[in-house]
Amino acid sequence: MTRTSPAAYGIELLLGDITTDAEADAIVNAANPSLLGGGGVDGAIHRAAGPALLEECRVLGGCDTGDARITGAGRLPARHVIHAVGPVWRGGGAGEADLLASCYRRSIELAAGAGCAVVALPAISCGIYGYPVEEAAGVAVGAVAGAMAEFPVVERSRFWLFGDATYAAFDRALERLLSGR
Ligand code: AR6
Repeated sequence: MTRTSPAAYGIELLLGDITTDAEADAIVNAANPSLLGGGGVDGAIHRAAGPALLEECRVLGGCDTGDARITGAGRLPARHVIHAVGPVWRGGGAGEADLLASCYRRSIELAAGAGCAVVALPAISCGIYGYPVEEAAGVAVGAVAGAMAEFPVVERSRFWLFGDATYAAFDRALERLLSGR
């Protein structure tokens, strides 16, 4: 099922599987520093894209936490996959918020550099990496809104959220951003 909230700051919220996005020019992946695949959304993106994606990732030589790399998108309808490496949650005192914001900002920067107007993003770090969703949602929408102001080539950012609780947390975060709280 897909539900879409009204766009705000060019940010849309959708409920469902990011690999079904048929509008995005680039799909952001929640990767790990090896860039060699994994579970969660990373596994789903590599399955949908096919083996060509892993071949492209192999030559990149990994990526630091807080950063991102761009490749083609294999069989996915998008033109690019952007592999963003979010932080593992360690309790909040290990720079997690800055690293999470940084990987979103770098993703939008890379998308803009590749001429992508529409970008699909997952809730990076909110699964296997254990980042509390309520806090991650505020960081995510704030970082993406800020990066879109900085890199206006990106006109729409679509967060694909897996499950009602994650969707609701992002909805509240977007509401807070809009009301300036
Ligand atoms: N579409 C949209 N969201 C999804 C999908 C999907 N198909 N599948 C899962 N999610 P996670 P992380 C949600 O664990 O926490 C991998 O092994 C999920 O419910 O995919 O950044 C990597 O290789 C959660 O809300 O990413 C790394 O080792 C969000 O996507 C590690 O996991 C992110 O969950 C990265 O962990």
